Amino acid sequence: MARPSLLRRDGWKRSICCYCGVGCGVKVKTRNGVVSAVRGDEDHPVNRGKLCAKGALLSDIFVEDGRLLYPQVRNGQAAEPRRVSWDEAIGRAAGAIRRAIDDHGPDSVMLYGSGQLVTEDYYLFGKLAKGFIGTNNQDTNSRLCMASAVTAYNQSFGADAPPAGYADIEAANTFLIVGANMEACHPILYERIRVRKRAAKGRVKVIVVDPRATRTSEIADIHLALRPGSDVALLQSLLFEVRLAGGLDDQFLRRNTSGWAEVAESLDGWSAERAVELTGLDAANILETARIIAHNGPMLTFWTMGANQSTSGVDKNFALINLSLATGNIGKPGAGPMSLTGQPNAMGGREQGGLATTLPGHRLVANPEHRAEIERAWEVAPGSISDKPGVTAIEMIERLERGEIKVVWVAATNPVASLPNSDRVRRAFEQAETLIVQDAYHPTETTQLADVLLPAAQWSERGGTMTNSERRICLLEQITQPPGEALPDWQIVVKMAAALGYGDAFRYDGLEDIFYEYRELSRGRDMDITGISYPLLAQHRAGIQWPYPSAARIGPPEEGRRLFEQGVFHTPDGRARMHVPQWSPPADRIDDEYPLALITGRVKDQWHTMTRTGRSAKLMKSEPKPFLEINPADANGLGIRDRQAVRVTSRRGAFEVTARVTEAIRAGSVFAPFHWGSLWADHASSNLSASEFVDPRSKQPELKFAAVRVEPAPTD
Ligand SMILES: Nc1nc2c(c(=O)[nH]1)N[C@H]1C(S)=C(S)[C@@H](COP(=O)(O)OP(=O)(O)OC[C@H]3O[C@@H](n4cnc5c(=O)[nH]c(N)nc54)[C@H](O)[C@@H]3O)O[C@H]1N2
Ligand SMILES: Nc1nc2c(c(=O)[nH]1)N[C@H]1C(S)=C(S)[C@@H](COP(=O)(O)OP(=O)(O)OC[C@H]3O[C@@H](n4cnc5c(=O)[nH]c(N)nc54)[C@H](O)[C@@H]3O)O[C@H]1N2
Ligand code: SF4
Ligand SMILES: [Mo]
Repeated sequence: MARPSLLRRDGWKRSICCYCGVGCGVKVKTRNGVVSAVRGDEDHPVNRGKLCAKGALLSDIFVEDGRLLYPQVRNGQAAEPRRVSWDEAIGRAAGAIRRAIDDHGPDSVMLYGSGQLVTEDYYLFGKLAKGFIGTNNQDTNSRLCMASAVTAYNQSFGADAPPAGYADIEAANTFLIVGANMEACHPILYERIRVRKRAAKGRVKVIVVDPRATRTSEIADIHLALRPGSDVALLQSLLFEVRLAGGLDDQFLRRNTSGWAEVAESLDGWSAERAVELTGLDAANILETARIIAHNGPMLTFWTMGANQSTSGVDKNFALINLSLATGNIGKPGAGPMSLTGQPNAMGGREQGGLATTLPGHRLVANPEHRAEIERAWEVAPGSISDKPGVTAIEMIERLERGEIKVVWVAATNPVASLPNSDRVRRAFEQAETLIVQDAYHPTETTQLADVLLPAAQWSERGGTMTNSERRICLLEQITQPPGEALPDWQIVVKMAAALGYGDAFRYDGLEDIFYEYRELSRGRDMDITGISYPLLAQHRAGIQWPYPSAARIGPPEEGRRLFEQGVFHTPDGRARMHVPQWSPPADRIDDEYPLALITGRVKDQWHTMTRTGRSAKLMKSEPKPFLEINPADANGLGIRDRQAVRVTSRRGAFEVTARVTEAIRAGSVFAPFHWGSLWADHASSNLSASEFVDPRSKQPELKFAAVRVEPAPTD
């Protein structure tokens, strides 16, 4: 079938921004084979031509300097990496993996990937690890990001299925934004909320729950600046007060949910007054919020890391989902509990089993039938997929320390900068017998330690599909050539599989072939995409939301689809399962020595560990240096002045940045971005101090809470 051309009449090609999970459509112009300009795609329903600065400045990431251009290997930690052929690099990496499997078993190998891979890459990594190497030790940075939401969605809806679509923004009357700085991190969605609010004059209410005042909270009618970690207390009391205010949807609760009786009972005693004690909020604000939720019409709830990155991350998610279910805010216009994805393809990874606990087609490693189905599809012997849950991101560090993991293969993530307690992480990686790192840039804090460096193509240099926060699958086609000898990630996996002796199972004509293989694994599942094909995606550049089973291939894909419109869920009894959220405070202990709570997060113009955004002079301008927000009440007591250098110390480590004395942060808490790793500023990474306590169910680390002390930086 002839493929509609990527090329628009005006000479611009179309693609999707490779940063956040909003998934904006972009137009790309090239000059001499290099991306020279990027603009918003007016025809794309997500952003209608708008972009934030990161997207608009994507052409700045194509620098010569700093790209990883050739495969390299290193003999011993003291040696410099030297350029080798692809064959030699893959031979060295595959040899190390094979030796580890033979000498110590498959669980001595770990693959650590990323929500920045395309789904085709993700799928191949999983197939190689789980189906052929025989280990479930395949995890991703989504563990630091979405794991709590995945666990809660699965347990509540019977599937990892975010229910609403962006079009619900234009139909919502109430926005409950919890632990999400959308103005900085999902700018185009924030913009849509702002426009909706302005257009609906007084009818739309925005509630922001965040210990900090941000540009996001500027549009809030109520900003609930709670104590960090106290969301479950707030959400339980909100549900208590919503019930008192007559805001429950009794019919929906009776017909479409189970577990309400237990949840209702758990609300006993959760009056606003009790929440005041635990959250530090005003009772009047809690009551007013409850009144809005009860009576203001359809409510869309957005949440991200303030909820997920917590030792009670799953409980926070349960409480958020309960609030929507109890008020009937699901499956109808303008309503739904929506955990936003952070990375451009975190959702695709979730679909195709990118976590240590999941298998393709929203299947679970723990389910014997799911394992058998995937074994049949991959034509491997029964029992090939291990029934042992795989090692998750933070556990990987512990296993490296104990010498149980020998080889780690990292792709499209920079864990030495992005995992908490980075000195420990660095030491653990140094203990690996072989560290293989597949990245587009070098050096990064992680490639610096690699024994084998595999150069990857990035964004416009490769194709594939990605799924955004609203389940919208879009096709990216290759627009430019990769530099040097860099290859698309999937081709590197294929090379590795062949060198390990599994070549027959990894013979693909191209990306499209891989897509059709995993598409089949979605048949009959909640996220069935059997009706989607590459030609259809090429025709519908705006993307197609799942589910999209083959029977749906009549007429064009509908826009703005939402799930659960009939009130039927993917649980065995078809009802949404409500779970009682348990209140517990954050894990790291506040005491006299470590009296403040350190929150870590993001700024608008930087992306994670800065390998790309750090190269744009324009993006660097808005926040040139790392900083610490501290309330004047705390600063005064500590003798700290605005713009003074401060040292922040936790039980794990210390970092030094510039103080920003501001009322924007509540007293008792401080905030620092985590972008600046050791290559971008000396000892300035908040991950030197951040905590690696995890939620017991999701294994997601509590990156939003570390007990610290702050003092003027020593001048020596
Ligand atoms: N500019 C930019 N955008 C990005 C990214 C980026 O690096 N840069 N990364 C992308 C990715 S991968 C992700 S996951 C998302 C993250 O997007 P967000 O989660 O919105 O970003 P963060 O800054 O990590 O944290 C959000 C807010 O949570 C608040 N918070 C901290 N503790 C608590 C708490 O206990 N309760 C509540 N209610 N709030 C709390 C913080 O004060 C912070 O303002 O952003 C995506 N978009
Ligand atoms: N303290 C603290 N730490 C955090 C967080 C926090 O809020 N606080 N947030 C956490 C969250 S939510 C996330 S998602 C993580 C993100 O953390 P990371 O994933 O470590 O951060 P990135 O800088 O996005 O790393 C992506 C890497 O992939 C490379 N790359 C880009 N494109 C490609 C490609 O196509 N192929 C390959 N092979 N490589 C490519 C980039 O150069 C870069 O080195 O950070 C986590 N860490
Ligand atoms: S909002 Fe997200 S997807 Fe859109 S341009 Fe900005 S970073 Fe890219
Ligand atoms: Mo993330």
